[in-house]
Amino acid sequence: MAPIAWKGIIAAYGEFLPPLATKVTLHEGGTPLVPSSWLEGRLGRPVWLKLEGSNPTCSFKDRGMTVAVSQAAGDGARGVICASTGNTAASAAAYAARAGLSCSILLPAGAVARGKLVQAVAHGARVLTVEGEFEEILGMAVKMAAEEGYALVNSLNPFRLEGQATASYEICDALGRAPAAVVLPVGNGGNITACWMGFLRYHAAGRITSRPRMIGVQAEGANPLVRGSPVVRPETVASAIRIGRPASWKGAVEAVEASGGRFLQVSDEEILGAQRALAAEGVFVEPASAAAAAGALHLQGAGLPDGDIVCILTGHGLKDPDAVRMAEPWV
Ligand code: AN7
Repeated sequence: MAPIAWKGIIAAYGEFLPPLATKVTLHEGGTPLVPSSWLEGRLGRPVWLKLEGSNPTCSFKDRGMTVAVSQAAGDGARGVICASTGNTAASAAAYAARAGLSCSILLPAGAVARGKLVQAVAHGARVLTVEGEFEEILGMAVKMAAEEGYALVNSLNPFRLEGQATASYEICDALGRAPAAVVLPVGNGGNITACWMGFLRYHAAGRITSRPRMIGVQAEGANPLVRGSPVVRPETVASAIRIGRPASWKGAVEAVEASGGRFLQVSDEEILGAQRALAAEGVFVEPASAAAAAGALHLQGAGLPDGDIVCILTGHGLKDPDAVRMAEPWV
């Protein structure tokens, strides 16, 4: 038998990615797609969990980061910079370390999960905590990138989205078809934009014959895309999606509208309940990811076409031990 050699998304899906002279990889992607008996029981159809916490730094960000940092290294950038609610920081720090580039990270003060801060520091990133809303901090990162000759590796970077589109390719390859719906948490809207782009590409290439509805889930206290207007001082237990003014607003709306999907919102209580239900079937995810599963429950009787539902569980539960501690005070 030939050895199984998964060498990351650039090796697997290079034909769908921009050409890259330098490749910086930790063999990301190739993540499990596992059935959820909990959600299947509730929704009466197959529901799959795409475990993005199984990536090298424990979130989907690694798919985008391998492409963005490869491009930055090939361009001869001095280093990389990003603003982050946590996962982007850890991923940027790891891929920059892999590439031998410096990494600067701007984090919202007091709003980043411990696990992620630890990862960024372990990989040698320069971490600056800044007071302010995420969009202001992102604005600072954009400015510093231009002034210091750093590559910005937030999802405003189009190479990030190219890489993140590979989650869609993997889902279609694993199922042998497109699902009826894809449910994912939405903060800045980069990932829903990227995943929809991926389904469009696979459809255009003849790899799938239908396209899924894209269901974007937000937290009630951070629901700009559900309301249709920005939220001042967003608040939710799901720190990754505590975003009041999404950077990829347009792309997210386009994905939902063009696919016939919708945005929906879930309460913090629903999020923590879904986190516990997933953990009870062996899958531990961070609150933002649990929001997707909580959102999937809202699809009961929503008139979706027949077929599979896929929840993209974007990040690992170990990111934020404090979220569990809140729900289970004896931990
Ligand atoms: C686990 O790390 O924005 O809608 O700075 O970490 O593309 O913003 C993280 C976002 C969902 C939302 N789930 O994705 C960051 C950051 C998890 C996340 C999202 C994030 P977007």
